[in-house]
Amino acid sequence: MSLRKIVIEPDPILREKSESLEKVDDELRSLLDDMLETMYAAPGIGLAAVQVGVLKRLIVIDISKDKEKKDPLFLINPKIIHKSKQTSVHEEGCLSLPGHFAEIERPAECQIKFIDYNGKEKELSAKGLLATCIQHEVDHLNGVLFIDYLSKLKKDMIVKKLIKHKKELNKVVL
Ligand code: K2U
Ligand code: ZN
Repeated sequence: MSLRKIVIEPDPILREKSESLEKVDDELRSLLDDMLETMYAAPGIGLAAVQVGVLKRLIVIDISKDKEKKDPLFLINPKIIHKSKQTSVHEEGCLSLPGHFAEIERPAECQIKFIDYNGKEKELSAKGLLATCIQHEVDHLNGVLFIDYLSKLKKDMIVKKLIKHKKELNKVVL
C-alpha cells in the first residue's frame, strides 16, 4: 500500500466526470487500498478516486470514530437509487479544499447500489453523517464540489484562498 498525493482545488480534474469500472481485479483492489491508506493518513472519513487523480467511479469511506475499530466501505460504481424528501444539515469539509468547512443541506437519507471490494453487487441504506458523506463523494464522481452549493460570493472567496494556499505550497516545494 502507498500514500497518494491529494489533488487540491482549483484543479480541472476535480470537474471531470469519472468513468465506470468494467471489472474488479487485484490492480483495482490495490488502488482502493492506497485510497483508504491515504484517507486515514489525511485524516478524513471519505475519499473519491478523482481526489488522487484517477477518473474512476471509486469511493472509500470510514466514519467509525474509533481508530482501533476501523470499518471501511469500498464503493465501486456507486449509484444513488433513492434520496429522502426530508433533508438535514451537516458541516462538510473536503480533503481537496483543506481548511474550509460549510453547513450543507442534503437529503437526510439515501440508498445506494454498488459493487463491493470482492466484486459482489450490494445495496446500502444510509442516514446521518454516512448519508451526507456518500452524497458528497458521489458528487466528486460527477465533478461537483460542496462549495458549488454555496453562494457565488462564498465559493469565489474559498477558491481565491485556495489559489493563495497553492502558491504558498509551491514556493515551499520549489
Ligand atoms: O471528499 C472528501 O474529502 C471527504 C471528506 C468527508 C466528508 C464529507 C462530508 C462531510 C464531512 C466529511 C473529508 O473526509 S473532509 C474531513 C472531515 C472529516 C470529518 C468532518 C468534516 C471534514
Ligand atoms: Zn470532498
